[in-house]
Amino acid sequence: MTNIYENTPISDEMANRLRAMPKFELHVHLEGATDAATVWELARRNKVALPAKTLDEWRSMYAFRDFDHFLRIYGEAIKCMQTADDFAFMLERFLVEQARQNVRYCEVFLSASFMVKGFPQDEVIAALAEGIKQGKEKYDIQMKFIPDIARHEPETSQPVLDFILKGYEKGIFIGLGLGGIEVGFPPNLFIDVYDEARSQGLRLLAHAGETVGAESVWGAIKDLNVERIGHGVRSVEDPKLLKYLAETQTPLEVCPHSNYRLGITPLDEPHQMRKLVNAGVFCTVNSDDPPMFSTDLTSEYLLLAKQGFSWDELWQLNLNAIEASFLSDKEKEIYRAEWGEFHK
Ligand code: MCF
Ligand code: ZN
Repeated sequence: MTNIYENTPISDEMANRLRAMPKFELHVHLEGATDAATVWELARRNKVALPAKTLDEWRSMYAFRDFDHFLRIYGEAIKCMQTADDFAFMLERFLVEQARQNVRYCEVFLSASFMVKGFPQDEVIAALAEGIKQGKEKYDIQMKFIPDIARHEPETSQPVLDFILKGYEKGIFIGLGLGGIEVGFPPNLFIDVYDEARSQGLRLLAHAGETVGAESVWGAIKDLNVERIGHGVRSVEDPKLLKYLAETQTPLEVCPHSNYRLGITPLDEPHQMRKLVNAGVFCTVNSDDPPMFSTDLTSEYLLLAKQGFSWDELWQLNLNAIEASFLSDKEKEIYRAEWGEFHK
């Protein structure tokens, strides 16, 4: 794999602090956080044929070059995720990894457009509830789920919302997201489902400003009234949007390695995070689909450090995630105190 732009050597002390610091993660997809070996095992259990003869070959397919290739592999992987047991198995492995990153709280996307036909919704919701419980009891990690609509499957909008409402009543799901193919599927296609979700009390998010420029971010804000933007890095192309984001302090869920692997950020350039932060935009750091992008949450912070972000800036980004989370003020206060203990 070609190297990603880095220009600042970092000390071992800095690297160790970034590893050890307690973290929040606001943008990570459960399916995309499932590694090649786990998907291979699920394929075996469910007798699904993957487009690879060996696990090594399947692993090598996780080397992403562009968005189309990513969608193809992600699509193959989710075909293997079928039963409540599959989700329980994925969650156990997910929690082990989140614990390794010192993640204390995470908001996790589910690709719900693929959970609406012939899918054991009630059983999977029960498995997710059990995962939340295990997270608290075994790993001391709090976890909330946000199912999303794949924008290139707009006809799944209402079924996804119906699914979310089932889990919302039980306190398992907290909001609605929008992901998938941005080109050709603008936010205004989803106005009705977002209006309905808002009236039901769901938190609202959308991926935008990734494969489409600023107009997609404007659409997510003006048409869908989202509270946070997934990625949003192409906002740097529009100075008016940068100013608006800074004034409103609308949080962006920035995922640097994902952007490099999908060709959103050129490999020989610094990540857009620098321009966003300098413009006063409220950013957070996230890993998106870590094994698929050969990353983990610590590596996201390390990359920014290697692009010249100081400890103080990185610590601020880490604190930002507490503010931008969907926790109550009271809960945020508890985590702020914990962060304060670490940063004495
Ligand atoms: O953030 C990355 C890239 N941009 C858009 N969508 C996704 C990403 N990782 C996972 N997704 C999901 C999205 O949430 O892909 C699904 C949606 O549910 C669509 S089909 C691959
Ligand atoms: Zn994402």
